[in-house]
Amino acid sequence: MSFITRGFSGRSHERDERLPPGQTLVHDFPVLSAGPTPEIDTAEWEFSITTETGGVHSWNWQQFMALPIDEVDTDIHCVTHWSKLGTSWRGISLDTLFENVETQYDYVMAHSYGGYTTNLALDDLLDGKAWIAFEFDGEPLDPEHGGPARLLVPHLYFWKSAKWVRGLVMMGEDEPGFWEQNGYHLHGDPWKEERYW
Ligand SMILES: Nc1nc2c(c(=O)[nH]1)N[C@H]1C(S)=C(S)[C@@H](COP(=O)(O)O)O[C@H]1N2
Ligand SMILES: [Mo]
Repeated sequence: MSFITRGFSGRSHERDERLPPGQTLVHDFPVLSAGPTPEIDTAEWEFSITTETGGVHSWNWQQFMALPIDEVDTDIHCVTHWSKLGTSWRGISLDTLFENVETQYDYVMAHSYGGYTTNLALDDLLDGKAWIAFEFDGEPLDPEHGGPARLLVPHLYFWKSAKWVRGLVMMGEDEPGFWEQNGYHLHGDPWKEERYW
């Protein structure tokens, strides 16, 4: 009896180390969208970063795909309590996109095609922590999961990973985005269970 108990607790302990508190593992890939899936042709797609001086850095699909591509293997955590371990993505690092961007501002509002917004601290986007992802599991990103391209900020709850992202606007102060105005936490660290406020 004690042998079996030890065996089980050992294995579940190993699994739990990658699972933040209050989260449950899933093996499928749930879709969570606040509205309909927008249809975005890569021929029309554009991504931009806008600074406090009104400076706009923008990339069309062709320019975007010519940037250095990262392979990202990471766990993702949704505030509705599911986590998915070891997901694999390809995308462009936010470090690359911010390379020539000059800003004194510390916060960012991410804007999506379709109108979704979410706020982030610039610190949570730089130093290898965030990407604009266009591939999941070796395939172009499904429209329902944010294709052609979405923000991927895996160290924060997944609502921060704006699907169909079209731009980032620098902000002097932290302001709530769509879910944050509806009670979700401004920051959203799954390890601190920053779910609601
Ligand atoms: N544009 C947009 N991005 C979004 C959402 C959304 O409704 N619209 N939902 C967020 C939420 S709450 C989650 S959990 C994840 C879900 O991503 P998935 O549908 O690929 O699992 O996307 C986030 N990004
Ligand atoms: Mo979510």
